[in-house]
Amino acid sequence: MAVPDASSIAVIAAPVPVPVRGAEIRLLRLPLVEPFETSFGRTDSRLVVLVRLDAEGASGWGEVVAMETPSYSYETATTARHVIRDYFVPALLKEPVAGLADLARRFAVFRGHPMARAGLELAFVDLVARLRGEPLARVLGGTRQRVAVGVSLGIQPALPALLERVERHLALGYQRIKLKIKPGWDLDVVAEVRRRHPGILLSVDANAAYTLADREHLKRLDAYRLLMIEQPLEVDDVVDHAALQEELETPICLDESLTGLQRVRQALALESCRIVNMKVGRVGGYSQALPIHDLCRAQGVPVWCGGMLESGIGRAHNIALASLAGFTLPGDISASRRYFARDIIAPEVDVAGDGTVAVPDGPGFGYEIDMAYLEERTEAVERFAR
Ligand code: OSB
Ligand code: MG
Repeated sequence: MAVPDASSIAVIAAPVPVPVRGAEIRLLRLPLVEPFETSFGRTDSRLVVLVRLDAEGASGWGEVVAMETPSYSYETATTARHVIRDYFVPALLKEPVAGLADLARRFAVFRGHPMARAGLELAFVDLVARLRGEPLARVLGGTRQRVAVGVSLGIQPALPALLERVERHLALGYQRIKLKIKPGWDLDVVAEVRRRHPGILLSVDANAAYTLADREHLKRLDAYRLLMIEQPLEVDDVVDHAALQEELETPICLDESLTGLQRVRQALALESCRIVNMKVGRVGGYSQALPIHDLCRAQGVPVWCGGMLESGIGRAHNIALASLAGFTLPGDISASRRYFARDIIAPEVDVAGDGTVAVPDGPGFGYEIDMAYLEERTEAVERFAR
């Protein structure tokens, strides 16, 4: 993965190179309050991979957003542990790290595995923020004090269950409702939600469930004034999406297809999408996310922060990132309790009645870690020292 040569990355440097002394990979399982179903499958509990880096009495934490199975992308919790343990950690511990660009360059000799490398970049930037005594959001260049949020609602066994969830989350203040769709759970569902809620910001996410042969079917979504249709076509495609976007009035937003700065640049040049879903894990870390943000902002392309059912640690990073000026649409950054009965951070992420989440102003990502609950849920820990 080529390292972008961008000023936004260069500013994430430590006063002196950070002598990272220890690294930890931790696996834990958090039960979900209800199963989450997308076109690629159903998730009943979240297997979370956390990474921690230690230096000079401080610790930085990151989350690897890979899922348990290679369904959203090819990475899994197991492939991430393997490449982190065998390749990324040795590169990181080899010598003190001068900054984010230095770290990204060390990882650049390896191909793929964006979520694994992102986990370490997240931990490193959190560590740098703590060593500088600054909030992560400020270190990243964020300017907002609160971020706007929406909710992503999974496929339900029947329509009434979905309608109830739409109503409940609107009442809680969520600014945008996103419906997961797939063939057989699309037009009728969208029509009914739109009929009941004519004025809301409504979008759909297909998680790559259609092909260009479905273009006539997908064009019928134009009748419902959707904010966007997210990732209608194949995971690695930007060419067919351009053909589809030409025929659709509804803006296409790409998620799975946007695997790094280069792909975002190509997608915008081809007009494969008009909106960008940012997931720092999917794009390979802050070293890609920040230049992607800057590119989209310069071109006037709206960006919003996607989600991967993260634990509080991944969510805290998303909140910091979404505080950057280019994030102009509500993110998939829902309250902790929308996913988990208990989160591993304190306080838990809370959504205010106006559909916003506060950006913490403490050092690093700004939440405490509930170590007692973290330990209770931990299934495996691997530690490495320099
Ligand atoms: O496509 O945005 C997606 C969850 C897991 C994997 C992929 C996606 C999602 C979501 C939920 O839509 C986002 C969230 O609330 O964390
Ligand atoms: Mg998506």
